[in-house]
Amino acid sequence: MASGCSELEAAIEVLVRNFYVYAARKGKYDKMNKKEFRKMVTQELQHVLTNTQNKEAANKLIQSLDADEDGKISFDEYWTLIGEIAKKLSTQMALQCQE
Ligand SMILES: [Ca+2]
Repeated sequence: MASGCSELEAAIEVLVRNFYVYAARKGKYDKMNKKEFRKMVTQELQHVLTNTQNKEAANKLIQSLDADEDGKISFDEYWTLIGEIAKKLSTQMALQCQE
């Protein structure tokens, strides 16, 4: 992306690029298989998600996100997770603002 982009634009680019970094490791570049997804949550989301090291917990998370039930995580399904994490963060921020 062109330099000089805003903080928000850069943040969105990070979110999008993160998906493709992991999805492109093996097989289809536009979907994360279970192994790629587990690696992504372990390496990138260990502070906002609990149990990221736990294979069963990660598989449960995949199941809950896998809307089309193909056993893989598409960009849209990944975005659902990002949205859920963002919502949690928003709730925390709202509480902090009330204090
Ligand atoms: Ca899917």
